[in-house]
Amino acid sequence: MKLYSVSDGPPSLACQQLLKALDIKYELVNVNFGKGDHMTEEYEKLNPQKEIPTLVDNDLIMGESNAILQYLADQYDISNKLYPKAPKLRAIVNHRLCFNLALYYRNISEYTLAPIFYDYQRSPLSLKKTKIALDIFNTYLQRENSEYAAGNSLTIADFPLITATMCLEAIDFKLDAWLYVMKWYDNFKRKHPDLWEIAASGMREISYFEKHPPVSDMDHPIHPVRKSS
Ligand SMILES: N[C@@H](CCC(=O)N[C@@H](CS)C(=O)NCC(=O)O)C(=O)O
Repeated sequence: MKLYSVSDGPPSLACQQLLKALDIKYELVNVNFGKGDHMTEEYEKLNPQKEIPTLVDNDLIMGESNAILQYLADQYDISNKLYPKAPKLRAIVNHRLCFNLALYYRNISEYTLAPIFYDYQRSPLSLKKTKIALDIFNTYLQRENSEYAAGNSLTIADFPLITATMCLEAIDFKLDAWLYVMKWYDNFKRKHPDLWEIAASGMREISYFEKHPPVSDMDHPIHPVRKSS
């Protein structure tokens, strides 16, 4: 099995956390995002979206980290705990994955990562959207009063929500106003230090780039690029 992954990419790191939790041996292929490794024709054949991560497991080749998490858990988690089979429990996990993809990580990455890696500014609107994302996640955690993102045991929903939240810590954004998010985040770090370390290593890179924004001479098909001069 191969995972094409970017070392500071939250969706990639979430997949790495699950692979570690499942104790799966795999080849980690580091995609150099800055150099545009994901823009090559070769990579496009693996992932027409030109996004990272991409999983290759024999004849299965696919991107989209949520689908990767769901597949890996279905295929390799013999305990069935990380992605429960019971419809209601599974529905909550699916809900949290969709919430992260469509709103939480989307808003957080627009505020945190986009202005680091591309030529965007942090704006009052992107800050407002980040706070809305945190308010909603805080409400879910408070309403369920659960230790994890989807109930009282660790599931695949925790990984992308943790790696999204890590982006806020990377830019020193304080979570004090969102008590349930803070409690959940700290609890994950304490209970799963080896899984947290995967996110932490990405966080250290993002923190570095926050202080030393990368420049590039390559144009991007969609995003404005910060040029070297
Ligand atoms: N929905 C995708 C998003 C993956 C994603 O956005 N990856 C970023 C790296 S963290 C990427 O590949 N961006 C391509 C680019 O900005 O050129 C997933 O969850 O796998």
